Amino acid sequence: MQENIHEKIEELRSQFQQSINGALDLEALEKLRIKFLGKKGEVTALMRTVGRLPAEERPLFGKLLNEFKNAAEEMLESRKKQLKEKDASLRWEKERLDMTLPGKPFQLGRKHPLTLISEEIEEIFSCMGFQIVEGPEVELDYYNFEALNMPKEHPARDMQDSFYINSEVLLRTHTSPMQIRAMEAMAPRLPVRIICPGKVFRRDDDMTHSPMFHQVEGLVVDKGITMADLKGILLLFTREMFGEGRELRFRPSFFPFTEPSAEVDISCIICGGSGCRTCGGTGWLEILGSGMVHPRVLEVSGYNPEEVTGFAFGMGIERIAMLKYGIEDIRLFYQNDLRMLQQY
Ligand code: 2NM
Repeated sequence: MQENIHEKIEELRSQFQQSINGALDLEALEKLRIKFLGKKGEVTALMRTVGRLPAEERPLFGKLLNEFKNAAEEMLESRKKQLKEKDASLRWEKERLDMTLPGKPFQLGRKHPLTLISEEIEEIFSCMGFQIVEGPEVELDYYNFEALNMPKEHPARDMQDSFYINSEVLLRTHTSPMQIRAMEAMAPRLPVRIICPGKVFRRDDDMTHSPMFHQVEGLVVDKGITMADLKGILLLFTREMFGEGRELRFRPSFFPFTEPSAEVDISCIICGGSGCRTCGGTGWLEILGSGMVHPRVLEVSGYNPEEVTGFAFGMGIERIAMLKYGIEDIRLFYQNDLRMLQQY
C-alpha cells in the first residue's frame, strides 16, 4: 500500500512538473496553481481520499502530500518570477528606440514671395521712422471713396470697379482708407508717418491683374512737408529695394486724393536704362503713384490744410515682386505650386 502512496504522489509531481514547464505566461501559471493547489484542486482531492487508507498509512500520506504542496508552491513562485522578468525584457525590446536609425526627411515651409517683399518694404520704411498700421479689408464707402475726395457720381469711382456688399459697405479697393482712419485717430498730433500694407480688391482678372492683390501705401503729414520730401524718401526706398545707382523719374498724373499727383518710374532694373523687353525699350519701369495730399482729404481727417501739408504714395506688391523676380503672370502667386514657391 505504501508503494501506492508514493506512486500517486510521484505521478502528481511529474504532472505538475510538465505543466509548469509548459506555462508560458502568468495567466497560464495561475490556472495551473488553481488546478493543483486550489480549493477544488488535485491536492485537495487527494487529501479527501486519506480517510480510505489504513490508519497507519495516513500520517505518511499527509506528510508527503504536504511536502509536495510546499515544493509546488515554491516552484510556482520561482516560475512566476522568471516569467515576470521575461515579460519586462520583451516589453523593453518592443519599445526601445534605435538611435542609429536615419530620421524621416520632411520639407521645411518657407515664406511666400509676396510676404518676403512686404516685409522688405516694411523694414525699409520702419528704419526711416514710419509706423506700420493695418486695418479692415471690408470698408465703408465713406473711408474708401468719400473721404478721399471721391464723392458719389465721381468718375474716378468707375476707374476702380469695386466689390460692393451693400450700398455703404465694400471690399477696399486700396489701403488709403486705413490712412484716413489713422489720421482721424491721430489728429491734431504731428507728425503722421505711416505705411499701410494689406490686401485690396478690384474687379479685374488677367495676366497682370488679380481680383485680390496687395498694396503698400505711405503717408507723411507735418508742418512744411513738400514734394522734395516725397522725392527724397522715394529715392532712398528705391535704392534700398532695387540697389544703388537706381534713378527715379516723376511724371505728372492725376488722383482725386492728391494735388499735384505724379507717377514714379524707376530706371529699368534689368537693363539699367538702355532699353529691353521688360521696360518695353523705354529704360523706365512704373512702380508707384504719389502726390501731395489734397487739402480736402487733410481737412476731413482732422488736420488744418492751412497749417500742415502731406505727401502720399501707393504701390502694388505683386508688381514689385514681378519686376524684382521676373515673374510674368500674376496668377502664379496664388496657385501655391511648390515648384514656384521654392525658388524664393
Ligand atoms: C496712391 C497714389 C497717390 C494715397 C493718398 C492717401 C491719403 F490717404 F493720404 F489720401 N493715401 N494714399 C495715394 C496717393 C495713393 O496710390 C497709387
